[in-house]
Amino acid sequence: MDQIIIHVDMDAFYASVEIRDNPELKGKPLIIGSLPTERGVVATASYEARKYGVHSGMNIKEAYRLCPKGIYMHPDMEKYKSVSGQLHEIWRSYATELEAVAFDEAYLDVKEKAKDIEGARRIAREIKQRTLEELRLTCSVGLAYSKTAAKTASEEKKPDGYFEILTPEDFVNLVIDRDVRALYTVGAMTAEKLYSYGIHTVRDIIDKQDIVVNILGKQGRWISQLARGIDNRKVTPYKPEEAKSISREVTFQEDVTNFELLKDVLVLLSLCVKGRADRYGLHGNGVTLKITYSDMKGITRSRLVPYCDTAEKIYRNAAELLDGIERRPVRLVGAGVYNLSREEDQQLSMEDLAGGGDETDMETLLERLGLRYGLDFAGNLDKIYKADTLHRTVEYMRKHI
Ligand code: DCP
Ligand code: MG
Repeated sequence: MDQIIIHVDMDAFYASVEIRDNPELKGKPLIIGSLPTERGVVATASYEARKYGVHSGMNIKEAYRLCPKGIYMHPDMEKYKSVSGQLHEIWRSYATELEAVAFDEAYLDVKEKAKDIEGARRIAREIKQRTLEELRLTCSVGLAYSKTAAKTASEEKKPDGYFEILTPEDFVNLVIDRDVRALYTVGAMTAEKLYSYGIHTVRDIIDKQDIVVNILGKQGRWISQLARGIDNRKVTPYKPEEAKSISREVTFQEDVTNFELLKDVLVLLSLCVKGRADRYGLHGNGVTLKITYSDMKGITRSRLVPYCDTAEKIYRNAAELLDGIERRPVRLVGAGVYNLSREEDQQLSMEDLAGGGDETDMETLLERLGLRYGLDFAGNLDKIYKADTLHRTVEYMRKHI
């Protein structure tokens, strides 16, 4: 085998961590995400809750209708992040390359350390065992010749699963009669397109490759290859500077018509975005504003802003973009930076050398904000960066403007 790849995916990750830390939750339908009284979605659900049809991404009201007896909890991102760090330590010890795709999911290139399939099986067993013994969590592991096959394998026996797909033939035999979405790169929209041409299964993709390529172009060629089990992609470590953007957004519990409030929220979002960019030593070269109106229509506006390296620049540009959009009730507002580059690329400006630069304007802005809402923003910034505090703060602002 050219490659030996392991894909690890934690089972019902957020929910499993909460159950581990509070045994009273064990065996109960647990839904992590928004509370039924709020607006929002399900982040994940325990396998007991999944029996009721509850799943990630589902509207929380719908989840409550299906599972009114469920236990509903907000996510504790700090906690999951720290567990994720512990998982990475285990994974890293078996991989020459580690590609994290999410907090709870990664591809491991184990060829060198495993030497052969037997060695890889041993690694897979050890990962499962150590995750259970050291972290008291279960995961599902797939061992395969390619990334797609490894991901498919880890899904195959979830939860607490293990499965191997060692050849392209095995992969094709496994998925050939499944829906086109069995190939992970086929998303909902692509699937709909394929269905409309009578292409429903992986077999249809193979049989009607010409049509697939015709309607989807380059992506169609890629999907046709995957359908034959061909995927030579390497395990490549995630590099934050290759990420396309950094953004933060909040959904309001009730629609907002006051655009001054939206602007004030943009101040906080800009600080959060800047904070995250700092963690990776990155800055953007463009700013985006995202709005979802009450009728769910979403828009994004963006503009190039070279060296967008302060919260103030993010805020000013996002606020100007906001001035340019249609004024109707808003459900969600987000701000972000894109075209990321590394700090080193940039020469220090005179302002930087003098200390602070235009961040002092941000202080003035925060002070004014503090007076308007009776909150000490400047003294609590580190807390506001956390998703749940940001959300609570914004809700407080909405009610007290
Ligand atoms: N997540 C989220 N919103 C989504 C999907 C996932 O917030 N739409 C979060 C919650 C999950 C975590 O990411 O716990 C990992 O996502 P997975 O898709 O791997 O789902 P789980 O680990 O929860 O369950 P599974 O056992 O199916 O992997
Ligand atoms: Mg998972």
